[in-house]
Amino acid sequence: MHSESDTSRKALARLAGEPHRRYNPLIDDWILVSTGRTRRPWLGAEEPEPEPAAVAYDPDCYLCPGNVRANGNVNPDYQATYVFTNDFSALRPDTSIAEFDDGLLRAVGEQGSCRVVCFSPRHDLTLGRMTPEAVRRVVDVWAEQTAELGARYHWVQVFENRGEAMGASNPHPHGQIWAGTALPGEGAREDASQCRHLAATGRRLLLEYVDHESGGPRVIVETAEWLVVVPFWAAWPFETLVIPKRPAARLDELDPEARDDLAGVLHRLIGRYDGLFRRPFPYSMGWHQAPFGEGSTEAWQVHAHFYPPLLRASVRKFMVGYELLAETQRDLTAEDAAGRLRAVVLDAAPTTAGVPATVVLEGGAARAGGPAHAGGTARAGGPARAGGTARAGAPVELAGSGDVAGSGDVVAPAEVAGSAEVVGPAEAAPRPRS
Ligand code: H2U
Ligand code: ZN
Repeated sequence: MHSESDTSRKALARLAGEPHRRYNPLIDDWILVSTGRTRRPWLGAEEPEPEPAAVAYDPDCYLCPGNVRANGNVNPDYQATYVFTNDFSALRPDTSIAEFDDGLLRAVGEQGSCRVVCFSPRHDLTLGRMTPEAVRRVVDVWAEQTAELGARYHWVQVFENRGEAMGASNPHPHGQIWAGTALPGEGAREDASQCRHLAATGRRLLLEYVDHESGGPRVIVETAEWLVVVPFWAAWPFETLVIPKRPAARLDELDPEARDDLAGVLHRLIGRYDGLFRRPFPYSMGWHQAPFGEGSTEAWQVHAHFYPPLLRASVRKFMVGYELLAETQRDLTAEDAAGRLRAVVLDAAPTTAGVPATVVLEGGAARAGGPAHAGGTARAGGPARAGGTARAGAPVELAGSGDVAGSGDVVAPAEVAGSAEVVGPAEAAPRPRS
């Protein structure tokens, strides 16, 4: 359960109004939080509004079933998911492993494998708009690929780049998997931190973090199996961390119950993202899991990071200047970002077509708890509910104030969350658990 005492809550609220640094225990690093800067005038780059893919099948798409890819290979007429070796792989299994060492200058060959995962044959869907069953299939594919590539490689990186803003080359729903022989920097940092924490406390760092955050002000989605939270140390404005509540070091260790539940959790998280600015939310997401090879995996808890670049609907956060040269800096607090994401109320039903199945907006953190205003194309089923109670097995859509930070000094709600217009039922219906 959320374990911040009144005293520490007050201490954080005091800090949150002023520039302060927060520690990231997962990579043993610090970030700078300085609220108030979002008011500064913006004459810089604006992100174009993304065009949602409108057709279920695009004859020019290199990922659609039956189509010819850039290298002449033909995709099968796949019905659910489809995995193929990346035609332009950054890592290949048969490259040289020669080493070069000349004092400060060192290089070493790196073998690996890169795959592309088509989430669905439908060109116009997204992970957030596929049915839970279809997303569950994607989770199974991630787990199967992890086990298969892990038999040969040390690090298996599952990820998705979504949206042009994050460099995705095609709107067809797809992700990638890169597996390599080396432990990459981010993996090495997380490995060291989690091992250190286990040695010092006897606990998995991220399970302890789950206990700390559960039911608290940074939670976005919480179920019996999963916790989604804007981490205390988030670098990107609306970054989230997705953590299973029971021990699992890798994706292939997730049992059927956790996998089923994950499908619903991802649906709700991505629905909130898409509802925040009422447009498909660009992001890079990826799973971190225990390295393969020798050594215990006891310290590790598998988890996904969502790194979305947007600060406002058409303004992205640039990691430049101080961020590049000194350390990461963010403008709104993690608590504020969490409040804004929670204030997006989801439509009940997963959709497989049309525009995202959001959105009821309560007008951002400042107004969370107030009734939603009906209007728009469909009537709300009732006022949006604030402050759901946790029931085992039912999704916990925690609304209510994310205003632990007590900061009224961030982006104006209307600017962040759009207008408070109801276009769907007010809250996701509890999903029966299988
Ligand atoms: P991104 O949208 O995240 O870039 O992923 C698409 C990948 O698909 C990209 O890595 C590969 C690119 O190399 N690709 C193929 O393997 N075959 C093709 O015909 C085009 C793109
Ligand atoms: Zn396609």
